[in-house]
Parts: sequence; C-alpha cells; structure tokens
Amino acid sequence: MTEVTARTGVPPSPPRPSGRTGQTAVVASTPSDSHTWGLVVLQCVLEEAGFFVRNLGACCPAALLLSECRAAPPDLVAISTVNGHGRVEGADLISVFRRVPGLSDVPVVIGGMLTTGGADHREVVAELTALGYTGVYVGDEALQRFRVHLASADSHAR
Ligand code: B12
Repeated sequence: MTEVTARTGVPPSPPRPSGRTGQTAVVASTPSDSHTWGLVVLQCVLEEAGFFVRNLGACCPAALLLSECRAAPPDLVAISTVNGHGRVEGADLISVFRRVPGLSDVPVVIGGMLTTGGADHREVVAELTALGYTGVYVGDEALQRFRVHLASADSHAR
C-alpha cells in the first residue's frame, strides 16, 4: 500500500538507487512557518540523493517532529524555514531535540532564510551549530552547498 504522510497527504516518491538505499530523512518546517515550496524542493533534493523522505509539512509542531523521530529515528532531519523566525525557533527546536533519548546523535540540518534581513550569517550559523545542528545552510548557495554535503557524505558511506 502507498504510504501517505499524515499532514501533507502527499505520497513519498520511491528512493533512487544510491549508497543510501534504505535510509530515511524527515523534512519539516519550523512551527510558525507556512511556506511550503522550500520543503518540496528539499524533499526532491533528498530523494535524488537516495533518501526515503517523510515530509511532515509546513507549520510542523515541535511535538509532532519529536514524536515522529522517536517512533522511527531517521538518518537525517532537514528543517526548512524562510519566514524570518528560524534563528529563534530553530534554536528552541534543536535544544529540545538533542535532549530526547535516542535522538541526540541524529544529524539535523536547517536552512533557508533564518532571520529578517540584517543579521550576520556567520553569527547565526555559529550559534545554531553550537546548539547542536549538524549543518546550517543560508544564503544564495544554501541548496548547492547542501547538495555537495550530501554527495560527499554518500561517497564516504560507500
Ligand atoms: C510564496 C510566499 C509566501 C506564501 C507561501 C505560500 C506557500 N504555500 O508556501 C504566503 C503568502 C503564505 C507567505 C506568507 C508570509 N510570508 Co512569504 N514569501 C513567499 C515568497 C514570495 C516565495 C517563497 C517561495 O515559495 N519560494 C520558492 C522556494 C522553493 O524557495 P525558498 O522557500 O526561498 O527556499 C529556497 C532556499 O531558501 C533554500 N532553502 C529553504 N529551506 C531550506 C532548508 C535547507 C536545509 C536548505 C539546505 C536550503 C533551504 O532552498 C530553496 C530553493 O532555493 C517569498 C519571497 C521570495 N521571492 O522568496 C516570501 C517571503 C519568504 N515571505 C516573507 C514573509 C515576511 C511572509 C509573512 C510573514 C508575511 C506576512 N506579514 O504575513 C508570511 C509568513 C507566514 C508564516 N506563518 O510563515 C519574507 C521573509 C522575510 C525574511 N525572512 O526576512 C519573504 C522573503 C518576502 C520578503 N522579501 O519580505 N509567503
């Protein structure tokens, strides 16, 4: 039977062959963020890289993300946020996530537009990395750098 994610109603595409066949990624936005297209792009990028993706959708409550990840710990969590609250909500999210038994070592990345304008990207990246994100992707090259990271992690896994 085709799996359909509870909140989006979108059936995930089958993973493509790669070194990661069988690995799963969870994709979600921060709790306040209703932008959906960054999530869709992220899902496509991860599927191209060979992941089976569970897309929890926009405005994803932290409790839903945590319960999904506890029920079946994924190989990667990718958070997308562009509404400008990502620095604050992303910090809250990873602080709780890292305290959950079984999730302290799960790789979690966040990307998009994490602030409203002027903030120093390096400062935001350093802050969120220190709180526990595996990768923080901002700016025009965000998606490209993430793709490069996925490709290099995949080749190391082979
Ligand atoms: C469409 C849109 C909306 C729609 C969303 C509809 C929907 N179903 O998605 C609606 C009208 C609902 C909306 C609402 C709002 N929006 Co709006 N929206 C946009 C708009 C025009 C396009 C966003 C989009 O879909 N882009 C296409 C996708 C594919 O690209 P993306 O989301 O930018 O993601 C790319 C990268 O950021 C990156 N990326 C994203 N996530 C991740 C994650 C990882 C891990 C990685 C590696 C990369 C990555 O990859 C993507 C592809 O390149 C942008 C302006 C713009 N031109 O970008 C504003 C914009 C994002 N919105 C903005 C704002 C402020 C709002 C509102 C607060 C407005 C308001 N006052 O109500 C609300 C917020 C609602 C909420 N609760 O979140 C601002 C954010 C400002 C900021 N961060 O500084 C923007 C930038 C407009 C602006 N210039 O001011 N919005």
